[in-house]
Amino acid sequence: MNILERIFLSKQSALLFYSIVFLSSACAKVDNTSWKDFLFGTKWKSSTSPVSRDYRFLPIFSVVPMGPALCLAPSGEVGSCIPNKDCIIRGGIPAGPCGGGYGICCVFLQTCGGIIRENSTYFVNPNHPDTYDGTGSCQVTVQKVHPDICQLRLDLDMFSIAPPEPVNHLCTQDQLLVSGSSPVPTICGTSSGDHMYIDAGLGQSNPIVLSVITSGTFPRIWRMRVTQIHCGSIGRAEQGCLQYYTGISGRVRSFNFNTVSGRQLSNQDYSICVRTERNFCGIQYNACPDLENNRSRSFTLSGNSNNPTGTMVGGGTQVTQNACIQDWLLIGCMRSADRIPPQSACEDRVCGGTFSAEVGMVQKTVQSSVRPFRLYFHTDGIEAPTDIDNRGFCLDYVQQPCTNGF
Ligand SMILES: *[C@@H]1O[C@H](CO)[C@@H](O)[C@H](O)[C@H]1NC(C)=O
Ligand SMILES: *[C@@H]1O[C@H](CO)[C@@H](O)[C@H](O)[C@H]1NC(C)=O
Ligand SMILES: *[C@@H]1O[C@H](CO)[C@@H](O)[C@H](O)[C@H]1NC(C)=O
Ligand SMILES: [Ca+2]
Repeated sequence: MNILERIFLSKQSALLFYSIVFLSSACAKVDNTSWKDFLFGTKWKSSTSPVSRDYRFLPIFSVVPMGPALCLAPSGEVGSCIPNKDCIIRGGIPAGPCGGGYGICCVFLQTCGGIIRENSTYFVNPNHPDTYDGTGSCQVTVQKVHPDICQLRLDLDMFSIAPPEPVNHLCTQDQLLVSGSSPVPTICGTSSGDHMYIDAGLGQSNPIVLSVITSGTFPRIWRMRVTQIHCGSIGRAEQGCLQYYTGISGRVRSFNFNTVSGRQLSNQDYSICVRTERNFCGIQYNACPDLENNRSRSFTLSGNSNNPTGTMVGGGTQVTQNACIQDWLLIGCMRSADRIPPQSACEDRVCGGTFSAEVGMVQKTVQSSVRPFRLYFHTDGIEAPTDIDNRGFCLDYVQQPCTNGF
C-alpha cells in the first residue's frame, strides 16, 4: 500500500464519520467546515471570495426534459440538484441550495485511489484546489453508471502538470494516462479547457483507469470532469474521435498549446472531428491570432520556430525540404481559399511553421470539403536537432454553407 492509498483510506473512514455527523444534522446549510475542507484542508473555500459565502447559486436546468437538473457550485464545479439526503448517501459534497431551495447542489469528487460511480464526477489532485507537489501515481477507476455507457468525456477544467522535456518534447516527468480503453495519447504540460472522448467499450467491459503520474517538484493542479455518455446519446462523439466539436465555428488546438511557452507534444496520433452541421458542405481553417509574438506561432509543427519557417506540405517516403514525414496535421484535400479559380491540386498533410495549403511564407485560409470534417494529428518521438521550440497548432474553423460553391 503506498502513501497515497494510505492517506486515501484514512480520509475515507474520516469521511464516513463525517457523513454520519452530517446526516444527523437536520440543517442542509453549508457552514465553514465542509466535506472538502475535511478532505483537503481549509483552503477549499476561499474566504476572500464573496460568492462562496453568500451562496449565490446559478441553477442551470438541463435542456434534456427527463435529464437531471444541473447546478453550479461556488467553486465552479457542475453538480446535480438533488435532495440533500441523497447527496450524502451517494458520497457527494453538498455545495449549497438549488432548485429554489428544494434541493442541494451535489458535487461528486474523487482523488487518488477513488472509484467513480456517479456521472459527472471530478477527478482532482490531492490537496485541491491547492497545488500538489508529490511523486507517485494518482489514479481513479471509472465504473460505468449503466451498462449502456459507450463513451466518457473528459473535460480538463484545470490541467497543469509538469511540461515535456525541452529537447524531444517527451512527457518524461509527468503524464496523464488513460488505460482500459482504445489508445489515448499520453499528455503532459498545461491543457486547461481541452477535452478528450474515451471509448468505454460495450457492456460491463474493463473499467477505465485515469492516472496522473508525477515525479519531481512541480506545483501541479488538475480538476477533470468525467461525464458518462449513453450509447444512443446525441452527445456521443463519432467513432474514433479523440476530440469532437459541434457548431458552425470553433477552435481546435493541440495539447499543451501556448504561443509563448507551449511545447508540441511528441508521440501523438489522434483525430479531431467536427460535426457537419445541417446545410454545411465545407470547412475553412485559419491559424488563431497570436498576440504574443512578432511572427505567429499558432502553427509551428516542424522546423526551427525561432526563425521564420514556411509551410511544408505532402507526405512521401523521405525527408525532403518540403515534405511532412515526422510531424504533421492532415486535413483531407485542402486548398488555399484565396485562389480564384481554386487550385486543381490539393494537399493532405501540412507541417512547417506557417499555416497554408501551399508551400510559402504566407499564412492563408485553408478550405476543405471532404466530409466528415476531420483533422489527424501525428508527431513522432524526435524533435532535436531539426525541430526547435515548436508549439503545435491552434486553428479557428468555420463551416461553409452548401451554396457557397461546394
Ligand atoms: C467562518 O469563516 C469566517 C472567515 O474565515 C470566520 O470569520 C468565521 O468565524 C467562521 N465561522 C465559524 C463558525 O467558524
Ligand atoms: C451525465 O450527465 C450529462 C450532463 O452533465 C448528461 O448529458 C448525460 O446524459 C449523463 N449521462 C448519464 C448516463 O446519465
Ligand atoms: C519583432 O522582431 C524584431 C526583430 O527581432 C524586433 O526588433 C522587434 O522589437 C519585435 N517586435 C515585437 C513587438 O516584439
Ligand atoms: Ca517530432
